[in-house]
Amino acid sequence: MSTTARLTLALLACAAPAAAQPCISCWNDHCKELAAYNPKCEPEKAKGPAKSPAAKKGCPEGQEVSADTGGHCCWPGQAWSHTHGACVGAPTKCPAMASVKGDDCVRDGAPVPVPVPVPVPVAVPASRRVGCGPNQVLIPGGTFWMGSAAGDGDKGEQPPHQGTLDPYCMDRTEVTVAAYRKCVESGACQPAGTTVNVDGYSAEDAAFWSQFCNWGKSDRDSHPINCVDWSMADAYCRANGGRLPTEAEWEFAARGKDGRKYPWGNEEPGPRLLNACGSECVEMGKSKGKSWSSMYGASDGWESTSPVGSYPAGASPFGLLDMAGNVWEWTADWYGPYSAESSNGPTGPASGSARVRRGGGWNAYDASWVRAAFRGRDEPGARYVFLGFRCARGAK
Ligand SMILES: [Ca+2]
Repeated sequence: MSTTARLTLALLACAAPAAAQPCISCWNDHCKELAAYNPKCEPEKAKGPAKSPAAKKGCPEGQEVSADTGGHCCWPGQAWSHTHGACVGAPTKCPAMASVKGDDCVRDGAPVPVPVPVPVPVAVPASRRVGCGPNQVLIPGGTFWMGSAAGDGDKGEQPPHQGTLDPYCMDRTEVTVAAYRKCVESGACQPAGTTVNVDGYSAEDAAFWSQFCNWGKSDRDSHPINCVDWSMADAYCRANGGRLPTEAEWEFAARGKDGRKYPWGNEEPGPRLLNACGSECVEMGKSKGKSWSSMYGASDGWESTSPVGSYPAGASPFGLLDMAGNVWEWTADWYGPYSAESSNGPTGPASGSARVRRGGGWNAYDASWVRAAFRGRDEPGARYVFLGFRCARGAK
């Protein structure tokens, strides 16, 4: 029989007055094609009982897919944990010949599996990123004490005063070499320096320190950009829809409301908490003819800058990384003395000769410099190997 004849016969069958009569072999693709020509032709249902969602998904016998499991196969009574990437909770029912063992159904007589610890991802929870960029953290804002009491910290940090901030977003990490390069390639940023620019450095000093500039080095993509002056940092943040953080925003993001000494708490700095000058940095300096001091006796693993976010144990209360160490960070503010008066959204003086930098860098040997309240400052045109930045913006 020709194709045309078969089509005609099938159409006649589909067009029969008995509308309830399904098409012949309507479950196959050919008849579906005919049904498209004739609306009265209803495709015949496939034979056999409908499969359950769990069976369709290929779940092991006894497991089910419910709303609680977010589409994953779990035992009855369990829920899916996105943090752990596994079903959690004791099953309420196991298949025959199996029993509840912890968060699993285990076949009777089988050895009990030893749970393997699953590392909790460092990724910032989505709830902290609402309205912020993908590498940013939402800082909820609020009132906090800024600075240090008399006898505690530098005079420049006194008097302590209250600041009140609206919610804002802060970069979770320092701006990397790779991110800065994208901005340069877009035409919105100037290339970072391959040399330092510091008043008071001799030609010999400048040549020595310039070897630590990260720009143009192929193995530094995930390290913080350094050797950038204030205008370069400011331009980068603006080109990316943000701005440099104010000094108050920086300090609140670093220490939160409890007045802690360092981003991680009050424990003295150590090699698992930050990248400062440890034994590795002293050794490297020695190999280059320098006699440097160290902040702690052990090695933190990085002679100069480290890839951003390498010290999760040193995170701030909001989950920001490297707020102490790695590179100092430019802030938006001009440096000026503190006032005892509280203020809403303090932004520092209207003008000045130096911009505030915060956080301490990879060659810092004095623990005082990496305190959350410590204030550094530099001429805006200065470029240092231990100075970079991160960006902020108002929360939308
Ligand atoms: Ca180090």
